[in-house]
Amino acid sequence: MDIAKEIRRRRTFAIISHPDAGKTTLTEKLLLYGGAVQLAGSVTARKNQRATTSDWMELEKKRGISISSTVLQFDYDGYRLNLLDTPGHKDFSEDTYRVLTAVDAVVMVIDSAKGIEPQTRKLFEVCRQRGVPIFTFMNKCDRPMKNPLELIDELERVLGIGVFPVNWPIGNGPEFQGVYDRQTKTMHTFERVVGGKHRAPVTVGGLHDPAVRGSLSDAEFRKTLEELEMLELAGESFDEAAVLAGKTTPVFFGSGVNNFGVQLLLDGFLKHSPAPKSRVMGGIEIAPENPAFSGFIFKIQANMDLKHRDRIAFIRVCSGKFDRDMTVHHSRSEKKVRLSSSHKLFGNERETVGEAYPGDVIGLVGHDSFGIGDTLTTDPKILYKEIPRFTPEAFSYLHNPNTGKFKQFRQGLDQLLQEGVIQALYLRNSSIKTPLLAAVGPLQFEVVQFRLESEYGAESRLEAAPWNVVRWLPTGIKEEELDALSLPTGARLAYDLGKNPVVLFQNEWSANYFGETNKNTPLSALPVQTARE
Ligand SMILES: Nc1nc2c(ncn2[C@@H]2O[C@H](COP(=O)(O)OP(=O)(O)OP(=O)(O)O)[C@@H](O)[C@H]2O)c(=O)[nH]1
Ligand SMILES: [Mg+2]
Repeated sequence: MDIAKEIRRRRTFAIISHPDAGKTTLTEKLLLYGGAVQLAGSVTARKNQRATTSDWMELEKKRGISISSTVLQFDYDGYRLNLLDTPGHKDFSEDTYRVLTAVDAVVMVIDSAKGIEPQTRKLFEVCRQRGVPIFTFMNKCDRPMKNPLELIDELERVLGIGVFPVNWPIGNGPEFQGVYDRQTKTMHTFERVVGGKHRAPVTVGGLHDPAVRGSLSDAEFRKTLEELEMLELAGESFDEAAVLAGKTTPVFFGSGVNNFGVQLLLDGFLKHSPAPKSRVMGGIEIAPENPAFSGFIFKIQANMDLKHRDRIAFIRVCSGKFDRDMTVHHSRSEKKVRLSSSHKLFGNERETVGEAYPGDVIGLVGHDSFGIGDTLTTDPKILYKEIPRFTPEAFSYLHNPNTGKFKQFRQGLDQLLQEGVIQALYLRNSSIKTPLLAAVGPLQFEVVQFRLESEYGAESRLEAAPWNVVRWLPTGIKEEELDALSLPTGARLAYDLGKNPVVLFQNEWSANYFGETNKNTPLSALPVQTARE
């Protein structure tokens, strides 16, 4: 098998945005158009119940939001796609940011009625820093949307990125009929289908073709012509290099829920998005064609399949070829491990896979020692350090109200901590055995409680802790030095899971005061990374 050929046909990308812009809906439609599902939402759909392939978790179905990222691998038009749907809510952004380290491009979804929302902006910044190419989908054009020229202008102004509209909406809101493809100079008029479960029938023709114009009013048609003329006058052409450098975003309009513009997005994305590239780690460039197999773990998830009740480590393959049963070096334990249970993933479904290539995300089962951020490789000189960490901002004790179920409670919590669903801290010199949870956002507490109950049968009770700020102390600090610190009222010393010392403060002011009174002990918002972290 020609590895270069396999790499060239891989497309590994994430769908990102502010909550509710329509990422999961679009994911589902990409699966429909990509031929990976027969009916959108059909895998688990019951009547009138919102259920998708991507949001498979109990709590996601219940709340109608994505809580955890999902991997969907499928083949389309000669390509092998690894698609990652991400949660938009900021409380789950740790998961989303980890996914961004594992992809080569993103599709940014924007609600056309709302424009650029705060979380989209933050995620965009991360993509820009990483130089990830960004494709934009202006979604929900079937609802009264902002003027498309304003939307384009907002992208340029607020995000500071070049914009190339690949297509343009025809009609707005209830009058939305389709899009004009500026590259092929054709109009694509769609018909709505009940529930958007099947592909939307489409008519393609010239701009002035009466059959294609459908029921568009003269005024609306004239407005569209004017807008298109303005775009032409602006004279921008599609700049492939700028797109690949993340400096220009190609923009596609449509409506995910109605399947409008999904095919054009999918084909346009595949045509212009990059295959896996080299990664630079510690000054060394690791090309995907490098004969050594390497990859890193960016996510761990247990109980995806209630029949198996095991945990899956998600690895992004970065170089070389993966073969089932191969033996690799595991960075955390510095031991050799044999990878005998490997799977390709499709939401919560899995299938044994014998080989994988750079760009692929595969699931490895049966390795309790694997943690987020670990490198697996046949060349121990390769070490990826991709995974970002976040500073917790919410703190709560988690009580076990049912002593008879202590085992389930502890086992469940340990698993969730290993998945990185939440962080935990241990108070120094304390006899309190109740775990102290530390979250980026409070919805994470809810996820922990829900999953403990539904996956481990363990009830739990939250109790607010009196701190709001955590800061890390220098890693090498000695016990005597900790004893000698003068802490502000209400502050406490604690350790994170990696046994790094931290200080918990009641508020920002108190943390600053500590800084003033302990000038020789610098605090940081995150643990200082050591070589092996
Ligand atoms: N009118 C309209 N509604 C849409 C469209 N696409 C998605 N929606 C609706 O928007 C809501 C949110 O959709 P999701 O796909 O769950 O959004 P999301 O971005 O995945 O949300 P999170 O993962 O929770 O951040 C749902 O009620 C969808 O039915 C669209 O094109 N038009
Ligand atoms: Mg979602």
